[in-house]
Amino acid sequence: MDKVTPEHIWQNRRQVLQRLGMAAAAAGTGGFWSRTILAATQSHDDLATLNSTPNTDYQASQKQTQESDVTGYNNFYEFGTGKEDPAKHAHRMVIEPWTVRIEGEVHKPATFSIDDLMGLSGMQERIYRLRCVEGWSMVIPWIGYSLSVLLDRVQPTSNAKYVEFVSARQPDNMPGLAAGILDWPYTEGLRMDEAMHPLAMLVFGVYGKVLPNQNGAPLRLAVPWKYGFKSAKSLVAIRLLRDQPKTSWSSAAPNEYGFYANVNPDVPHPRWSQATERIIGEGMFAPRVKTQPFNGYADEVAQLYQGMDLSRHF
Ligand SMILES: Nc1nc2c(c(=O)[nH]1)N[C@H]1C(S)=C(S)[C@@H](COP(=O)(O)O)O[C@H]1N2
Ligand SMILES: [Mo]
Repeated sequence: MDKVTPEHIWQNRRQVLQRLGMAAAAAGTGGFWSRTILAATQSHDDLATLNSTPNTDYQASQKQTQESDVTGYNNFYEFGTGKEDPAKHAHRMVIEPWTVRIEGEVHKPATFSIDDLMGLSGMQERIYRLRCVEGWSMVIPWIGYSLSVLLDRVQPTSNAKYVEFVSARQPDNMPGLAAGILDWPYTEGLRMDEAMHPLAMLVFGVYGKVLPNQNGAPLRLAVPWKYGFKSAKSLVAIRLLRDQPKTSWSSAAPNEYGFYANVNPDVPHPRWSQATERIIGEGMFAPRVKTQPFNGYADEVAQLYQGMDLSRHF
């Protein structure tokens, strides 16, 4: 496999950051240069290449969303609630150095560097659907590998029943934290069997490059059968737990956002239907399409929920 070494990737990223930093210093607060810097971070052009092998088991049949929508229309409330806020502000997040703690109910707790994590497995490209709880969807070529690879590495104890994911909290660099919409840091969680499912993915890149900050650099989750908010970005810790963890959205509004959050056209959100979705990139007036149970991944994951009442465990 044609694999770029992590050193090479980080070397490139460092150079990009250095260049941006130098430009920022030279420019002071000047409009022209800050627009140029912004364009550089938004365009994705300056990010390092991340080679991967297509995983033919995971190829969504729908048309891929164009890159500018994936990197320009985002939810990342740490940088504001507007869809364009993350692309505008996420360049401020400091992503180097970066470590991820894996702790709790494991025999081998460890702190990993991004290089360590990138080296744990070959990188695969998987084209996944993303369905946001707000009623829109995209089709995205993520690069990474199954979360189970990392969990196996730390050897979960028999007490490990849930996994909690913790996003970065950088008050000086994240203008959205002051708004206090959620309890920061952003946290999410999965049941152990969900986390071990091969579809649950640790993501390091998209569109052939390392992740742009607004998509959750340097690593995030992609859990394609659940609403997008389960796929926490910019992870700094992963905890294996005996008990179901609190999660940011279900703590903020428990009657609106459940722990499971499986995509389900039959269970409306209290304030809107989930039966259909708008495809990002098709224009505001394109007809909405029907939302699929488990976002189209029912064949793979429905058996995880046998015997559960999914309107109660929404
Ligand atoms: N830390 C963090 N992770 C997050 C969010 C967030 O606000 N903060 N938003 C979630 C939501 S609602 C969605 S739909 C997806 C969007 O991912 P994308 O912007 O890469 O498409 O990220 C999820 N992960
Ligand atoms: Mo979302």
